Amino acid sequence: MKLIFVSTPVGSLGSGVGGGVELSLYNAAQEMLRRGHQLQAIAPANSTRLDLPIVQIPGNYQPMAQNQERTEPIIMPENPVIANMWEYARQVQDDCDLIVNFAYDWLPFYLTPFFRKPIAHLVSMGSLTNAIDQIIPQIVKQFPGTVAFRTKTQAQTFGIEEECCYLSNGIDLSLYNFCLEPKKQLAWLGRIAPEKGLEDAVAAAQITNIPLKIMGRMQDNSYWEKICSDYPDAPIEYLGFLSTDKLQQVLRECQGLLMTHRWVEAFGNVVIESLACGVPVISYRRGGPGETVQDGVTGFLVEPDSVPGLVEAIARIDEINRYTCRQEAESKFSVQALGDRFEKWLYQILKIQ
Ligand code: HBI
Repeated sequence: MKLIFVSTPVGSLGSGVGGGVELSLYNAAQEMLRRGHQLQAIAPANSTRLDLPIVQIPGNYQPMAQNQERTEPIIMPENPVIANMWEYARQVQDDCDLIVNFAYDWLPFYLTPFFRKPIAHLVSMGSLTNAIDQIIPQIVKQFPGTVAFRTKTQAQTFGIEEECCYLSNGIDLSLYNFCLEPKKQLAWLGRIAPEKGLEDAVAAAQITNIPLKIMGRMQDNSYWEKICSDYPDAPIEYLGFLSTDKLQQVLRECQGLLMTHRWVEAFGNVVIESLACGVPVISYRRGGPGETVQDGVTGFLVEPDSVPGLVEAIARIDEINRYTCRQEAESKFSVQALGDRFEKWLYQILKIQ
C-alpha cells in the first residue's frame, strides 16, 4: 500500500507534547515500512523523528483537547498547522492509496467526505468535548470500518455501539530489558497533569514508604507544586521526560508501576512499556488499562480513585510472576503484533484480502 500518515497538531514529532500518539505513529510507520509498504508522514515543523520520511509543515499548534471545556467550540489559531497539514494531504492524495489520521481533532473528521481517497482515523483518547463527540460517531456511521480505537471501553465513551476495530497498541520490545530482581521502588509514568492523578500515587508512596520514581513531561507546574506541598515527606523523585532507553533503565528495576489516571485513558502506553520490562501494573479499573491489565496475572486492577486500594495491591505485588508480564507483552503488544492488526484494518478499508 502507498500510505500517508498525518500526525497530531499539538506539537512536533519527537517533542513529547503529543504523548503516546507520537510513539504510536512512529511504531506503526516503522512496521509498515518494514513490511514493504510505501509511507510518508506529514507532521508539524521542527519534528526530530528524522528516521521517518516526514514532510514538515509550518503553522501554529492546536490547543490540547484535554485542556478544553466539554462545551468549548472548535478553536482554530491563525495559520493553523492542522489545516496546513491537511491542505498538503489534499494536494498529494492522488499519490497514495489511503491516508491515516492520528489527530484527535474535529477538522480531519470533517474533511473526510471531501477527499477522493479513504481516510482511516485512529482515535487516541476517550470522549472529551461535545463537538468531537458529535463528529466521530457520524464518520463511524458514514464510513464503516474507517475509525479505529485503542479499546472498546474508549469507543463506548463516544456512545458508539457498532463493532469497530480495536487496535490496542504495540511497542518495540527490543528497547525494553527484562529484570527479574527489582529494587524496593515503584514507578509512575505520564504527563504531569491533573487528568493523570499523580497525587494518589504520591499518597500511596507516603503510606507505604516505598520510593516512587516519577517520569514524564512536566505539563502543569502548579499541579506539581501543589502535590509537593501536600505531601512534603513522601519518598518521591521526579526524573523528568526521559528517552525510552533511560526510562526503561529505571522502570525495569521497579517492583510495580502505578496507574492512577482520573480520565478514561484510551489505552495507556505505559502499561505495555511496564509489562515489556516484566514489571507488574497496579491500575485503577478505568479505561484502557482496565482491559489491558489481567487482574492477578500481570498486575492488579483497583477500585478507581481508591488510595487504600493502591496500598493493598502494592502489598501483594510479589504475587505476580514477572516472566508472565514480559510474555504478555511479546504475544500481544509487540510492534509486529500491532502491525498485524494495523495492516489488517487498512486492508479491510481498501477491501484487499
Ligand atoms: N489534543 N487537540 C488535540 N489533538 C491531538 O491530536 C491530541 C491532543 N491532546 C493529546 C494528544 N493528542 C496525544 O497526547 C494523544 O497521545 C493522547
